[in-house]
Amino acid sequence: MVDMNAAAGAHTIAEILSEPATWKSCFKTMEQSGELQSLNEKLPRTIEWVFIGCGSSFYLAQAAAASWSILTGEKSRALPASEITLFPPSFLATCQPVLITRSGYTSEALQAAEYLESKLHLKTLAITCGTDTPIEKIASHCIKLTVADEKSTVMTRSFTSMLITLQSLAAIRGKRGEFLAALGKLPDQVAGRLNTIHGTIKSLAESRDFADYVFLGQGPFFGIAQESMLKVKEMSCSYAQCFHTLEFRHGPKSIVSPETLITFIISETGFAAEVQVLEEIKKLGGTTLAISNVSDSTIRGAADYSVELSLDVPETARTAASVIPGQLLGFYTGIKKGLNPDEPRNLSRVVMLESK
Ligand code: F1P
Repeated sequence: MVDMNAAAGAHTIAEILSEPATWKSCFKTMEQSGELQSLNEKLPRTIEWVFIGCGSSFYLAQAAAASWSILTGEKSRALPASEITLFPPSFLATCQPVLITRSGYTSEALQAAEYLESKLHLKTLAITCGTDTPIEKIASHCIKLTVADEKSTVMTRSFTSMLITLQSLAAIRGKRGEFLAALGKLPDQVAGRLNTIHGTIKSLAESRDFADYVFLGQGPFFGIAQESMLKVKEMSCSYAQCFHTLEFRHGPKSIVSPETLITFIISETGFAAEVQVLEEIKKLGGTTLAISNVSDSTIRGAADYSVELSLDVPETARTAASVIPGQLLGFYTGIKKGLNPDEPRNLSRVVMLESK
């Protein structure tokens, strides 16, 4: 429930700024319980993993599926929960489904879990931030991150906490001890960078107005670009779009103008190709924001605004941190428009469809 006396967006900004501390608590709980290790032993091998969710949880599924393949070498993909019951793909019969739902109450997620468990006799894994929720009763296995739950309607720390937990499970599964250790360093490193990132995005949002927002990313950063797009839409009621970075060249770039803010979430793997698109879009007259781990002279020459994460961890371990600028951009743009990011227009914290 949103506190009517709280300042507009008070919950959301507190939840964004508490992300590093929340990740730390999640790691500590998981380490003490050994839950991820024992879960890994129970889960089948040589199977395709399907990550399922709605809204932010679907975009998280996209980032988790891409991370999963990188870290385990296993096949993986993401689907919106509604596809499971409306157009069930044949590969579902032999997959390991992972249901992602902050609330544990979303109708399509529950229907998908029910279908996968009862009709296809699959042992689903759920991940949620809720306590005693319906998804726990349906799924065969359930990871609960109650410390990451939120009061705000929009998902911020729940998104990143569920993502790093799924990445931890993938690292355990892929025997990537070095990756797990690097993830453990993430909270302190991000905490050390948060003030600077916060200041850059706050002053950008306060000093400029845009007619349109575009978010671009590739690989695990595509899900992050999608989620950044959703944050700006939800919290600031702005027009926002998302594309794979190189796809932006194939038609969408026709919308480029100084009134369009084009945010590039630049990977290390695709660095050269993605930076080329940044240069091209700058030449076409777009306003550009580059989010990269480190900047170089090309980025500095082509980006009007730049956020350097400066994290000493592998690329995939930077995925969660890469969404923070988008979360802050949505928040401060919403505040500037006089909106309350805790309670976006037309939205509720949980989407429960009426049953016919
Ligand atoms: C997630 C979701 C959010 C959205 C809204 C309603 O549901 O659809 O993406 O912002 O707040 O809920 P879930 O993760 O709880 O299933």
